[in-house]
Amino acid sequence: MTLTRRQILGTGGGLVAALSLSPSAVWSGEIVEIKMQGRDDGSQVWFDPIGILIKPGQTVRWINLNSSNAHTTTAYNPENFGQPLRMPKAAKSWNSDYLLPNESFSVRLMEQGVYDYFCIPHEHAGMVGRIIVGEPEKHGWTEQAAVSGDLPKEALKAFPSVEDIMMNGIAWRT
Ligand SMILES: [Cu+2]
Repeated sequence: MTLTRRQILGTGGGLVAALSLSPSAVWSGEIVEIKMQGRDDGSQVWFDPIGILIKPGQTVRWINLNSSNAHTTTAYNPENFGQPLRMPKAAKSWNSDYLLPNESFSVRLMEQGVYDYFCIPHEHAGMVGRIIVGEPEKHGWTEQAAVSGDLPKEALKAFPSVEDIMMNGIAWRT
């Protein structure tokens, strides 16, 4: 089938119309993807991005793109092996369990605040991540997470600061 110029322009016009919906309508429907990554030899593993700012009600989807390793996304919550609480008290805990390569797991986050999570087999290697929902500074959230609980040193070191995530909307592993 050959598209006429008019049809092509028409398609483009449709895209523009879709994008000109109010930003909040587009944003709230969006799924934010976090990749589980690693070197083939297993020497390094990480969440990509390691920090992200989202709106309440958005869905985060983790996907394991590390072909040689299984990973988990597991909330810092007493429900998960008695880990310290590093997420809003009212929010639901999560644990994906082991995701094989190309498997994914999604969570919809409603409560505003700072959420820290880790990968069960790689917490000690610093495979952790931080999600901020909403505007935590308006709710008294600062670096509270950094002092809560007894985490492996590598994990504590890996968290991007709340400030960085708030400022840039995203943080990459350093
Ligand atoms: Cu892992």
